[in-house]
Amino acid sequence: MFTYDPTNIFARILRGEIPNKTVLETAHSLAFHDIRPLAPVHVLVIPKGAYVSLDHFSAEASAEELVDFHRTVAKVVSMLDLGPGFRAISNTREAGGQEVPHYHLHILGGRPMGRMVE
Ligand code: IU
Repeated sequence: MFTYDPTNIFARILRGEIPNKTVLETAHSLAFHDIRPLAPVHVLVIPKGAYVSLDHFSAEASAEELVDFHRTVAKVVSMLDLGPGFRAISNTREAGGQEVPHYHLHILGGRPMGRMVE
């Protein structure tokens, strides 16, 4: 059901072909600063495994990968002082506005993020 394209930019970052501003790297996950930040803090957390989207990762990742990913999110929140609050978003496929076809969770904060309204 899910087809992964290993030429996508985040796969290239994971292979070390393209540099990134790493916040935290673990056995199964990488957190790095977004190159076009939409808030004072804008970090992307990605699994190292070949998952295209949140629903792919949620359906097929191992328990170890799932725990590692979410612990990485928690550590990033702590490291970057996002205690007052943050927004976590995963754009999914075309209608969801996803640009890079490797699962990533946007962590946005460092300012009041406002209500999500149309
Ligand atoms: P999206 O959810 O797939 O639309 O988000 C992709 C994000 O990846 C977007 O915020 C870009 O600024 C970000 N990004 C990046 O950090 N480094 C890159 O080399 C590329 C995109 I291309």
